[in-house]
Amino acid sequence: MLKIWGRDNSTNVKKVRWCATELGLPYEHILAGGKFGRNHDADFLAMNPNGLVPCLQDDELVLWESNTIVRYLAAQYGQGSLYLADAKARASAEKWMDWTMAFSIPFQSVFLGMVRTAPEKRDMSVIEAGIERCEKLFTIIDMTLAKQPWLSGETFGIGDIPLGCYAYGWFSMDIPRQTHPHLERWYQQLTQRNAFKQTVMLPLS
Ligand SMILES: N[C@@H](CCC(=O)N[C@@H](CS)C(=O)NCC(=O)O)C(=O)O
Repeated sequence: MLKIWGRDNSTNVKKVRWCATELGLPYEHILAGGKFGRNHDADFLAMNPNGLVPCLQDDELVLWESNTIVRYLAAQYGQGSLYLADAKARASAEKWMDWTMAFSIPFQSVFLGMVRTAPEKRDMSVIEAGIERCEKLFTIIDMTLAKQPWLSGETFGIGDIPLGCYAYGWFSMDIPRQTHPHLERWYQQLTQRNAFKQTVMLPLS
């Protein structure tokens, strides 16, 4: 059986658990990282020398880097579903996974400030600058989703998974937000998916 290592409040772990759940894959979930520790133990470092979660074990294969794991799961177990056979369609969808890496940088300053910092210790100028940058990036998403239902194209796919995890954090934080109708429509559709509810829509911490 697959093993997924990582604490369930990590956005990068959420990507992997969401993908596995969408694919209906049974897996053993081993809590690691943050308060659970284990990620600096010798046996974990032998799997992932970075000491970071998520980490996937699939028989002899050990894999880290969340987007790579999501791509692997789709290619290995999602032929005919999450995996897009056409290389052009697949690349067009998967570019949003890499794009989301840039989004994660301003998002982190908002998330760390609003969720992991006591109100009296928050640096509001950093948080506000992060919000402003995220909003700018969301206008690109909004324009895209005005023309197609999903970031992955005509159907939901792995191109939607990384940003979907961040979007949950974004829409769950107590922050001012601009209106982006197509982004909001897409996000509402994500919240209807059982796998998203089970793996992503967890209390922020
Ligand atoms: N680029 C890596 C980043 C992994 C990463 O930064 N993981 C964080 C959690 S989101 C981590 O392991 N932090 C240490 C900890 O949780 O103890 C990926 O996408 O998997």
